[in-house]
Amino acid sequence: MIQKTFHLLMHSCFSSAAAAVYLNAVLSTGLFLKTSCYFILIQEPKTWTEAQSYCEQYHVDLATIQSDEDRYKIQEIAANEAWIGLSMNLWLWSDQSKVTWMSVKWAAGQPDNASGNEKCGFVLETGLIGDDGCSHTLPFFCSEFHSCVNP
Ligand SMILES: [Ca+2]
Repeated sequence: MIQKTFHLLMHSCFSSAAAAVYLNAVLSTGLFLKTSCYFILIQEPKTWTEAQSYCEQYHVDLATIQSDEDRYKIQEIAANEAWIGLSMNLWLWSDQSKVTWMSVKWAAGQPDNASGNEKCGFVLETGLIGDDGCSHTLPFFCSEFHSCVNP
Protein backbone atom coordinates (compact mmCIF):
# COMPACT_ATOMS: atom_id res chain seq x y z
CA MET A 1 0.00 0.00 0.00
CA ILE A 2 2.89 2.30 0.83
CA GLN A 3 4.39 1.55 -2.57
CA LYS A 4 1.13 2.24 -4.35
CA THR A 5 0.83 5.59 -2.65
CA PHE A 6 4.45 6.24 -3.43
CA HIS A 7 3.87 5.38 -7.07
CA LEU A 8 0.94 7.74 -7.36
CA LEU A 9 3.00 10.43 -5.72
CA MET A 10 5.89 9.89 -8.07
CA HIS A 11 3.60 9.85 -11.05
CA SER A 12 2.18 13.21 -10.22
CA CYS A 13 5.47 14.92 -9.33
CA PHE A 14 8.25 13.57 -11.52
CA SER A 15 9.05 12.16 -14.92
CA SER A 16 9.40 8.38 -14.81
CA ALA A 17 13.19 8.57 -15.17
CA ALA A 18 13.49 11.02 -12.31
CA ALA A 19 11.08 8.88 -10.32
CA ALA A 20 13.23 5.80 -10.89
CA VAL A 21 16.34 7.62 -9.70
CA TYR A 22 14.51 8.95 -6.68
CA LEU A 23 12.94 5.58 -5.92
CA ASN A 24 16.39 3.98 -5.92
CA ALA A 25 17.68 6.67 -3.60
CA VAL A 26 14.77 6.06 -1.25
CA LEU A 27 15.20 2.29 -1.48
CA SER A 28 18.88 2.59 -0.69
CA THR A 29 18.07 4.45 2.52
CA GLY A 30 16.10 1.41 3.63
CA LEU A 31 12.91 3.40 3.91
CA PHE A 32 10.97 0.77 2.04
CA LEU A 33 12.67 -2.22 3.54
CA LYS A 34 9.43 -3.85 4.54
CA THR A 35 7.85 -3.73 1.13
CA SER A 36 10.91 -4.11 -1.06
CA CYS A 37 13.91 -6.37 -1.01
CA TYR A 38 17.48 -5.85 -1.86
CA PHE A 39 19.18 -8.49 -3.90
CA ILE A 40 22.77 -9.54 -4.25
CA LEU A 41 24.16 -11.18 -7.37
CA ILE A 42 26.65 -13.93 -6.61
CA GLN A 43 28.84 -14.43 -9.66
CA GLU A 44 30.21 -17.85 -8.73
CA PRO A 45 28.22 -20.42 -10.74
CA LYS A 46 26.41 -23.04 -8.66
CA THR A 47 23.60 -25.51 -9.19
CA TRP A 48 20.20 -24.27 -8.07
CA THR A 49 20.34 -26.33 -4.86
CA GLU A 50 23.90 -25.24 -4.06
CA ALA A 51 22.88 -21.66 -4.74
CA GLN A 52 19.94 -21.99 -2.36
CA SER A 53 22.18 -23.37 0.39
CA TYR A 54 24.68 -20.58 -0.13
CA CYS A 55 21.99 -17.91 0.06
CA GLU A 56 20.51 -19.45 3.19
CA GLN A 57 23.92 -19.60 4.84
CA TYR A 58 25.25 -16.15 3.94
CA HIS A 59 22.14 -14.11 3.12
CA VAL A 60 18.44 -14.93 3.36
CA ASP A 61 17.33 -17.17 0.53
CA LEU A 62 17.39 -17.23 -3.24
CA ALA A 63 15.74 -14.11 -4.57
CA THR A 64 11.99 -13.97 -4.98
CA ILE A 65 10.32 -11.51 -7.32
CA GLN A 66 7.06 -10.57 -5.70
CA SER A 67 6.40 -7.24 -7.36
CA ASP A 68 7.36 -5.09 -10.31
CA GLU A 69 9.72 -3.20 -7.98
CA ASP A 70 11.53 -6.46 -7.19
CA ARG A 71 11.84 -7.17 -10.89
CA TYR A 72 13.26 -3.71 -11.61
CA LYS A 73 15.73 -4.15 -8.77
CA ILE A 74 16.90 -7.48 -10.20
CA GLN A 75 17.03 -6.08 -13.72
CA GLU A 76 19.31 -3.28 -12.57
CA ILE A 77 22.06 -5.61 -11.40
CA ALA A 78 21.40 -8.63 -13.64
CA ALA A 79 24.28 -9.35 -15.99
CA ASN A 80 23.53 -12.74 -17.48
CA GLU A 81 21.46 -15.81 -16.67
CA ALA A 82 21.29 -16.22 -12.91
CA TRP A 83 19.23 -18.44 -10.65
CA ILE A 84 16.37 -17.04 -8.64
CA GLY A 85 14.27 -18.81 -6.04
CA LEU A 86 11.73 -20.17 -8.48
CA SER A 87 11.40 -23.93 -8.83
CA MET A 88 8.79 -26.14 -10.33
CA ASN A 89 7.32 -27.97 -7.43
CA LEU A 90 4.07 -26.39 -8.54
CA TRP A 91 6.35 -23.40 -9.20
CA LEU A 92 6.90 -22.10 -5.69
CA TRP A 93 9.52 -19.67 -4.45
CA SER A 94 12.25 -21.36 -2.43
CA ASP A 95 10.98 -19.67 0.73
CA GLN A 96 7.70 -21.52 0.02
CA SER A 97 5.79 -18.34 -0.74
CA LYS A 98 3.33 -18.57 -3.59
CA VAL A 99 4.21 -17.07 -6.94
CA THR A 100 2.44 -13.85 -7.75
CA TRP A 101 2.24 -14.50 -11.47
CA MET A 102 1.58 -10.84 -12.23
CA SER A 103 5.15 -10.13 -11.15
CA VAL A 104 6.71 -13.00 -13.10
CA LYS A 105 7.46 -12.16 -16.71
CA TRP A 106 8.63 -15.13 -18.77
CA ALA A 107 11.13 -14.54 -21.57
CA ALA A 108 9.84 -15.33 -25.09
CA GLY A 109 9.39 -19.09 -25.49
CA GLN A 110 9.83 -19.77 -21.76
CA PRO A 111 9.04 -21.86 -19.83
CA ASP A 112 9.72 -24.51 -22.48
CA ASN A 113 11.05 -27.38 -20.36
CA ALA A 114 13.47 -27.81 -23.25
CA SER A 115 15.54 -30.63 -21.76
CA GLY A 116 12.41 -32.30 -20.36
CA ASN A 117 13.74 -31.62 -16.89
CA GLU A 118 13.78 -27.85 -16.47
CA LYS A 119 12.39 -27.32 -13.01
CA CYS A 120 14.32 -24.28 -11.82
CA GLY A 121 13.92 -20.60 -12.68
CA PHE A 122 16.63 -18.20 -13.76
CA VAL A 123 16.46 -14.51 -14.58
CA LEU A 124 17.97 -12.88 -17.67
CA GLU A 125 19.65 -9.49 -17.81
CA THR A 126 16.32 -8.18 -19.08
CA GLY A 127 14.61 -9.19 -15.84
CA LEU A 128 12.63 -11.82 -17.73
CA ILE A 129 12.51 -15.38 -16.48
CA GLY A 130 13.19 -18.78 -18.00
CA ASP A 131 13.30 -22.41 -16.87
CA ASP A 132 16.46 -24.51 -16.87
CA GLY A 133 17.77 -27.80 -15.52
CA CYS A 134 18.46 -27.38 -11.79
CA SER A 135 21.87 -29.07 -12.05
CA HIS A 136 23.20 -26.46 -14.46
CA THR A 137 25.58 -24.07 -12.76
CA LEU A 138 24.72 -20.37 -12.96
CA PRO A 139 25.40 -17.23 -10.97
CA PHE A 140 22.49 -16.51 -8.69
CA PHE A 141 20.57 -13.85 -6.82
CA CYS A 142 20.13 -13.98 -3.07
CA SER A 143 17.74 -11.84 -1.16
CA GLU A 144 19.80 -9.79 1.23
CA PHE A 145 17.78 -8.81 4.28
CA HIS A 146 15.70 -10.83 6.66
CA SER A 147 12.90 -8.34 6.30
CA CYS A 148 12.28 -9.82 2.85
CA VAL A 149 11.25 -13.11 4.38
CA ASN A 150 9.74 -11.88 7.63
CA PRO A 151 8.41 -8.40 6.98
CA1 LIG B 1 13.93 -23.31 -20.79
